[in-house]
Amino acid sequence: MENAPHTSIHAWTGDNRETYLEDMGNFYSAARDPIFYAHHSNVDRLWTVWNKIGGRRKDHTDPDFLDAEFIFYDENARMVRVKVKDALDTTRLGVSYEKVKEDKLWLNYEPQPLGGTDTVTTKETIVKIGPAKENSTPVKVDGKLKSLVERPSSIPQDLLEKEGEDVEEVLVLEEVMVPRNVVTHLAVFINLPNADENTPISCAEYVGSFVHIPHLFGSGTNNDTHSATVRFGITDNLVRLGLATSQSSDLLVTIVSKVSGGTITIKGIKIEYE
Ligand SMILES: [Cu+2]
Repeated sequence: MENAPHTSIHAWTGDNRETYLEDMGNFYSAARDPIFYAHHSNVDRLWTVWNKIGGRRKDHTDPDFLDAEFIFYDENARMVRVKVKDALDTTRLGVSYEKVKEDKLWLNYEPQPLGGTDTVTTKETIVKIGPAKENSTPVKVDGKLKSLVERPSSIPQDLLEKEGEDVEEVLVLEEVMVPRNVVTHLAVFINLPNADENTPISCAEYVGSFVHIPHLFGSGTNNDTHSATVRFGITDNLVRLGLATSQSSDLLVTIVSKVSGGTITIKGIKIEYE
């Protein structure tokens, strides 16, 4: 949701005649365009609808997320501090959503595997990137990066007891570094080594995208980079690809750079459960 559709809609509705894709395509100027409010309201709505499906769908529990703070003015022009966790329950915000019958289109959508003839031809083009360590050398994503990622042999017992069938397998891209001032779009696939920028993302192998729009800050220079840890829930993909129970095996991850204007690196790739 955060990366695609949220951020990619920002890039798409930004004006590409402007240096930094203003208004919508840049963090500092996005809210100058009235479409910002329609877009963000819909993102909030989609998240709420998705969350209500239940099961593995739930809000993040990471304190970095829950306790992140923002300062706003209230209706009496007083500064107030709001934490993300204060805004998760929409009824506390005084908001509820109408049922929209078109939501069935995405709620009932079952992506099909493209796979089949897609086999790995040369071992040389596959790099093995493990979990990031302090001294790991970041690996360049030069248009495309294929990597084998080890799946843990079992789900941690305490998590299994707490979550039961609702444990989500999560693909984590650690320390993705992108240029701060340009648009970047990385599309991520599993079990599809031949994926490229033209591969339809409506397939079961597509796990999600990392999208970055320019962020300009006071002292920022064109050489500044932005670092992010990107997490994709992949349980639905694994089920659709018939790989849900193949723990301990390696998973082939293909990262395709769809839009980029500079050097992109990744420090680690790993699989976790949550
Ligand atoms: Cu936004």
